[in-house]
Amino acid sequence: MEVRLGSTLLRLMVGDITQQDTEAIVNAANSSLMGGGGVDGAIHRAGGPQILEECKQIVARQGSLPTGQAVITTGGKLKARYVIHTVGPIWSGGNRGEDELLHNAYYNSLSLAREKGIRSISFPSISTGAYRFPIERAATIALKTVRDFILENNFFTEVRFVLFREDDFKVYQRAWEKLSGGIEG
Ligand code: AR6
Repeated sequence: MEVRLGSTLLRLMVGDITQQDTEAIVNAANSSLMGGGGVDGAIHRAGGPQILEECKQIVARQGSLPTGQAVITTGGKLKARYVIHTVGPIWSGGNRGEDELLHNAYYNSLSLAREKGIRSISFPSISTGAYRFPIERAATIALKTVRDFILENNFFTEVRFVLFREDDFKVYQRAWEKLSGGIEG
């Protein structure tokens, strides 16, 4: 599914984020930045040891990464030149600031990309795996944050959501239809 928002193409697709050819891909990391399972493990496996080396240097410099913040490394062996690592919130019922923290993870990843002159970026569904954020709610926050940023900045050529499973793609597609009043998509 594709929609044009100003000069930006917003794309929702099923796929593997490690295979994307956007300038940057986003990693749903944890605060240690030392790798893990899920999309984090897949990115470190596909990109090779250089990504972890750079993560270690970042942690040595600035400590662990707070939830909602973002940092950047090169992409190692990936097609993408850069990996933006962000930390989504762990779901704990919805009253612990999870919505705002998830918004921050997307917003700060986009801000960092923009600051670095990166014009195309792929996101996974942050926090909806091991961190158990309910996916319908997460999809609405993710898409709203990205749409607003795209329209306010008019900077990106393409922003891609790469959903790992068909069911997750359908949830994002429905969330987009609701958000845009059923007009687009
Ligand atoms: N491409 C795209 N999406 C993927 C891929 C892939 N190759 N692999 C998994 N997903 P998760 P979280 C989807 O658990 O919930 C890690 O251990 C997956 O189906 O990766 O933010 C970190 O180190 C799901 O929809 O991230 C942290 O400790 C989505 O990516 C913790 O998990 C996110 O699932 C972060 O948890």
